Amino acid sequence: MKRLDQVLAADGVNAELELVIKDVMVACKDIAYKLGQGELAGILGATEDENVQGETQKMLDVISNDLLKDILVANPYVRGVGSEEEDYTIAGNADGKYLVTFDPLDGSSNIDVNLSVGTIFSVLEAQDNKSGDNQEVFLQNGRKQVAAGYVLYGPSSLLVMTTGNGVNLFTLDTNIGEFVLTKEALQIPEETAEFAINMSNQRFWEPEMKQYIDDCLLGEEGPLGKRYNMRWVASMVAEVHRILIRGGIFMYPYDNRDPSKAGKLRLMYEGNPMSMIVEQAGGASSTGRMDIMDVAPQGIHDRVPVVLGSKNEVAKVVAYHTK
Ligand code: AHM
Ligand code: MG
Repeated sequence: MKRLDQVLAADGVNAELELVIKDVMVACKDIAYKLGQGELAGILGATEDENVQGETQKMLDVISNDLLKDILVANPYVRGVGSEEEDYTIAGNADGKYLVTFDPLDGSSNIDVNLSVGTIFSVLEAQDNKSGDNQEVFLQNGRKQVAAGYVLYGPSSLLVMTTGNGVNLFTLDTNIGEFVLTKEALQIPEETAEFAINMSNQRFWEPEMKQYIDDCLLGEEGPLGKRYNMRWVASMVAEVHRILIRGGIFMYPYDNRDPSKAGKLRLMYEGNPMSMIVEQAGGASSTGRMDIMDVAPQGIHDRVPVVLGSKNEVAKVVAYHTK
């Protein structure tokens, strides 16, 4: 079976980018090991700190963030890193070509109940001479990403990634400590009858989103003409992975619980990398009104409404928002 480095080389990925991706994986393998140890390592539960997003940090949020940050800022090809768990971007090597943003442990409310969590990462090229601790160097839209991926820590640890040439799935072979290719060129089915959304927020949504979900719930008799199934893992990595394997639509729309926030999920750590993966697998990704990867970031921690997955279903949701 092909190892990750062999696949990257065959895809024409340059040696510098390959080393950046490999360092992300060194950290992810460590995270996978620590998650496996769980209570035995005494690392479950919350810290007393809040992150810049105002969320209480879990111990494993902090550990995962430090693992990724430390290895990446020491990588000679990394100009800087940006993390969901850090207030500011952090400088790496001033001559480094790449910028890496990450959500070190997505879905971390699932940690303490032993359910799926993941790491999401995105790689951009630094476009000018600014240092990596200047967030402006990161403010590029998602189309500029040169690589994006996630690691899903579940019954097995999986890496799903793209460098703009389709999407491959790797499984962590713990016997050799390497990610090996287990599925090539993933394609999301264009049609689906399965949606994922946190229904408890329904009363806070915009009327367009309410209408779409109401119509889904009407089933065969409703205007959408089919019976829908619903899933909600509360872990975006797990939801996107399910969609890559069997189709579906995932939504975290705008809601007015806190009208100052454009959505719950973050553009640079969640929206953009997942959108690149989904589009590379033949799916679609939108805010409901425009492609997520065309959104121009104003700040490193910007939030964005997210609708992604099977192409034809995403098109329906966009139609509700734009008619
Ligand atoms: P996190 O990055 O703080 O873990 O939050 C992101 C997560 C997503 O993985 C998931 O889709 C969503 O937040 C779950 O939200 P909710 O708590 O509303 O179910
Ligand atoms: Mg997250």
